[in-house]
Amino acid sequence: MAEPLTVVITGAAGQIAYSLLYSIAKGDVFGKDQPVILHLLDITPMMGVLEGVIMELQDCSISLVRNVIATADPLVAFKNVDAAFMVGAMPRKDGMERKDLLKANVKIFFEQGQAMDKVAKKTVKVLVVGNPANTNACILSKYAPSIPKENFTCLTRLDQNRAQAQIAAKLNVTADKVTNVIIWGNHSSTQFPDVAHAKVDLNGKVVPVREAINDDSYLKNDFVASVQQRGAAVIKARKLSSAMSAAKAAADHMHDWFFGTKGDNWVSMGVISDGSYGIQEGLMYSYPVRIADKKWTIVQGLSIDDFARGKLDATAAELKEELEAAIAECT
Ligand code: NAX
Repeated sequence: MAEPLTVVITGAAGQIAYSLLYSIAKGDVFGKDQPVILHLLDITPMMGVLEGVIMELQDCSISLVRNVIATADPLVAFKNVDAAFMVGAMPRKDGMERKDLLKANVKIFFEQGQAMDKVAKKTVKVLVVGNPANTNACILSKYAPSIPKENFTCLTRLDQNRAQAQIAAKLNVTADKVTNVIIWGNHSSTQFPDVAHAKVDLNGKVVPVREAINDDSYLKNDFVASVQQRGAAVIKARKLSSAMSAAKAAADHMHDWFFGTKGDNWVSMGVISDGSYGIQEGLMYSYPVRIADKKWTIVQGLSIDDFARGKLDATAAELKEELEAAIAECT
């Protein structure tokens, strides 16, 4: 069996981590033959709760988990980690916009970036889930300058999964039949779920989603709005933000980063912009990426019509504003 991977989960006593830990422990993320050492970070007042989570993890009786370290100290949590799920942050409450969260959460990533810089492996693969995820990932990377910028990403896979599921429901197929939906930009209500290049397998025949649905007005309006507002709809119904689906998406994201994408298919990830598609360099922007040998590459050359151009630019403008506000908070 392989040497264990060391994996940190922050916000480990919270609701997303509760589902995510089980996925990681049973091999959904790093493979069924890959042992893991889990570092669980939360704040001091949550150490008692974390103890209970660890008891349950133990009671799952899963042999891939070789050791579990619970701590409130980022220097212990990030020590020699190979992969980091950065979930720990305050979640959005009913009626709260993501901008309200920025002030509270960005400082966490400012401090944790500095700790990561000191003690994590330089090859660590980092996925930021805590909101505002894109901007938090930028701040984390900025304060961990010894780790390559390409190693920092943020979660927009939940939005991709939501979009895929909605298209699949509309066409009465299972979600795995829908591929190459794109989430552009920010994990917020300005994100652009784009099906212009998406495909669907209808009984063995692969056709463009636009052709199969044949209703551009739906795809430009109701579909986009329902994906953008899905997080808020879950909060309204559950009185808590998405957790099971967020954990599944985080697991999908890290799994694909380790194992790669298949054939011509791509997935959406928030990654550092290199200026592709006219987006300002340095923003953490969700793009379609292909992954091979544990490295992501932004898919190039996709046509962008005027409608899409407006959407891509609007979400970039929000990210620019968020990043400026975040940097001001950290100085
Ligand atoms: P919970 O409140 O259940 O858990 C958060 C945990 O983080 C708590 O245990 C808390 O004590 C801990 N925490 C707070 N400050 C910390 C620090 N400095 N170091 C370590 N841990 C700390 O929230 P949960 O529902 O698990 O959501 C976590 C984050 O994910 C929120 O910011 C939420 O907004 C975000 N989400 C992001 C999504 C995405 O697609 N990018 C979707 C789901 C979710 O909304």
